[in-house]
Amino acid sequence: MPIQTIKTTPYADQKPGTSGLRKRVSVYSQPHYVENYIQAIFDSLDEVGGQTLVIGGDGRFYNNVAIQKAIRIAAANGFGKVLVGQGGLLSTPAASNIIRHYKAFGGLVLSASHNPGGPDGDFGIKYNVGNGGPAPEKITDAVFARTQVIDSYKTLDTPDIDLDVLGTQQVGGMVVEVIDPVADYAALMQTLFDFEAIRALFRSGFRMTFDAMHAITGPYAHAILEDMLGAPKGTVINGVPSPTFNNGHPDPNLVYCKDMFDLLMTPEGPDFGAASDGDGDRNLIIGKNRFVTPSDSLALLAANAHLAPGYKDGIAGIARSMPTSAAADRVAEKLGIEMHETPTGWKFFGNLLDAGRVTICGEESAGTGSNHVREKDGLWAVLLWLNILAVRKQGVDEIVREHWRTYGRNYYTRHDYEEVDAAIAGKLVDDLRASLISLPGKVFADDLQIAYADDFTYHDPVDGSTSAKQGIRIGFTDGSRIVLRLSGTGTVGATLRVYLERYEAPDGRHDLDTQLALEPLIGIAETLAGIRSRTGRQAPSVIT
Ligand code: VG1
Ligand code: CO
Repeated sequence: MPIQTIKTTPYADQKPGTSGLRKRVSVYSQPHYVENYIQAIFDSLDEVGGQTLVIGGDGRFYNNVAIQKAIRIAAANGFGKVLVGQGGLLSTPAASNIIRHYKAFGGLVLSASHNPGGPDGDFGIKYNVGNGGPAPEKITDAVFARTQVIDSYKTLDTPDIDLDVLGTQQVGGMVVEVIDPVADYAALMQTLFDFEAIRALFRSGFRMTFDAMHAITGPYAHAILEDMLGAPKGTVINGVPSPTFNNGHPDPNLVYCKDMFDLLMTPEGPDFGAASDGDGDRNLIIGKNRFVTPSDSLALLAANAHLAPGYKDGIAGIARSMPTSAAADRVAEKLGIEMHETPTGWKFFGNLLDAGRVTICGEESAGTGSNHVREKDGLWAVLLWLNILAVRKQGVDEIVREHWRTYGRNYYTRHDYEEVDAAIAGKLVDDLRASLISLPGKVFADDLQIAYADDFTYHDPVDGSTSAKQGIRIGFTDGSRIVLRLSGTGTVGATLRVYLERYEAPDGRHDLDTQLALEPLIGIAETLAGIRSRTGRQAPSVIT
């Protein structure tokens, strides 16, 4: 089988963002666009000859087209074997597990996560390294540099692989094995959680609803929650992956899961509601009459993890992304364990997890996970919650309130301004950055005094690398905080994210409306950054 070397020219826009290269399908469908990017990835890695590569995606439109191309390019570049999920499917955490479990060289995870899919939607490609986690900046920077000068890629002229049949096929000199996307992941979950206790919880009449949002977690949730844990059929809704996510927006937040939220606020509703995103790495947790913010969920899971068999000896440390609330910091302090603040994006947790310095990680954007894989993991968070509920025999609301009475409450919200003109958003951030030096000491209404103001620079304590300009932090003397940064996952214009946080002590007021509790800070953010006047927006596009 002769290897073909195809001439190509660079695309200027192949710069990976927070989590891989995300673009409109119309961008990805341009001639050689996928090929250039995948070849640039392979060119940026050490010798791949004879190595194993994992490939899988969230099943969105264009998944199979990209996978067929990726397989041919992998074969032409000398990979020995490709492991691909049946139907081209692998959730992001399952892909991470497969890479680790089979000691693969790395993997291609095809997804644009919570962004809509379909011919007019988004697509994405991300490379994960041998530890199962997203490639570190050193590699993503090299990939981008390579895309800017690429002049050819290697491929084979072979028929499409049948992705629906389990077992091995041959592409040139490379073996392609189509594997069950769920089995290894489900087996891993069984090692971490007390399935018998969770089964007993469902037997006792406990009811939950899990919304797979027509995305990748459907097959995983059906198998684990209904088949293995005995939750009644119908517990999992929207459980069949659709290439367009049924024309929905697979983002598990209170905007797109409003129906579930409303259901959980009624007496007849279930005891517990959860959802996951397009690629299965995010989670939404709602108890009866209680939405749990992702930042609180991180703190609660860390404080209770020892109740699950996989973490019975305790956790080594916690890491959270910089914009995530400091609720978890209070847990780490009490447990006397390490606490780390990292830039946004799961790739920054990899070194800390590999070094055994942290066990649990989380982000305010509904991502939580542990050292079992190197990605955030939506179903893992749901199962840990179920394990905790089964052992503590209390409801979510009771557990959350008890937590606040012990540690205090970090009121928290994020205001997103989507599809803002990129030049205006860039200038807004630049101007704010330039003013930071003058801010400490300033006093605003409600006695809010600025203690520090900086642009977050991360120093990785494991490999010594530095990542600058990771978001603006404005901290107040009472522990309140305003964080402002531009999204690295959007595909149109710029998304401005404003994160707001205020701490209330254990004996303080825990029942305020979140937006009201944060109103003074919202006002200060406006005064300092001029978001409304500069963008012309009167209100955020999304509030989480
Ligand atoms: C967003 C979130 C970040 C998350 C990233 C990928 O990034 O804020 O916390 O890690 O998405 O998640 P940004 O740069 O847009 O703020 V996923 O589920 O889209 O892979
Ligand atoms: Co995701």
